Amino acid sequence: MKPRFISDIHLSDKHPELTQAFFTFLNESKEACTHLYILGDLFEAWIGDDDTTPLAQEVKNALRTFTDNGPATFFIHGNRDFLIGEAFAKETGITILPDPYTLNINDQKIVISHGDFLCTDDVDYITFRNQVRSDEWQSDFLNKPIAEREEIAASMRDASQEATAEKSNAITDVNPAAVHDFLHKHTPDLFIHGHTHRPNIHNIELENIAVKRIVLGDWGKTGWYLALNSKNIDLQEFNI
Ligand SMILES: [Mn+2]
Repeated sequence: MKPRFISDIHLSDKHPELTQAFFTFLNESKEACTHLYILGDLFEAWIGDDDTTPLAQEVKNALRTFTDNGPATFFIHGNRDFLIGEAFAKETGITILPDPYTLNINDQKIVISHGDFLCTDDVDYITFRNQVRSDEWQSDFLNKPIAEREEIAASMRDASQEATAEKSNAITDVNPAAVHDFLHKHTPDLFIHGHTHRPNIHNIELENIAVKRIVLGDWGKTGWYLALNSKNIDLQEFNI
C-alpha cells in the first residue's frame, strides 16, 4: 500500500489558489498513491450536502474523477466540515470513517483522527464540539433553510476566530496528557492527525512502546501531505 494523508485544506471561494492546488494534488496523486485519507477540514465550511455552490460542485466533480478507477479515498470529519454526509460520500465515491479510526498498513498499526478531540485545554471548544456533534443539533440545523444555515455558520466562524485569537498557543494545541492516555489505550505505531496546523513528527516513548505522532500541515502559502511507502515516512511541504 502507498497511502497519502492530507488535512486542513480549508477550501473556500475566497482562496481559488487552494482549490487549484488541491486539484493538482489529486491529479498527481491518482497514480502516485493507492489510498487517500483526508483527515478533516477539507472545506472551510460545510452547511449540508444540499448546498449547491459552484465550489462544492467543482470539488465533488474533482473527487469523483479521482476516485473513478483511482485510489480508495476516505474522509474523517473536521471541526469545519463535520456536516459532510452520506449524499456527498455517494456522489464523490469517498468513504466516511469514524474519528478516531484504526488501520493496518504495511504491518503497522496506524490510528488516524482529525485531532480536535485532544485539544482538551480549550474547554469552550470542547463544549461547542459536543453540542454540534449531537444528532439533535445536526438534524435541527439541517432542517433550516440554506440562507439561514449560511448566516449561522458565518457567525460561528467569526466567533471561533475571535476566540482563537485570544487564546494562548498552548490552549489550542493538543493536551499532552490527553495524547498519552489516548496512545496508551490504542498503542499504535503511528498516530496521524491534523487540526492544530503545527506540522511535525513527534517521537513519543511510552513505557513499552514507541509511537510517532505525525501532525499534518494546513494549506496556505504551502501545502502538506504525508506519504507512507513500506517503512518510509515522508511529510512533504510544497509551494502553492
Ligand atoms: Mn480543524
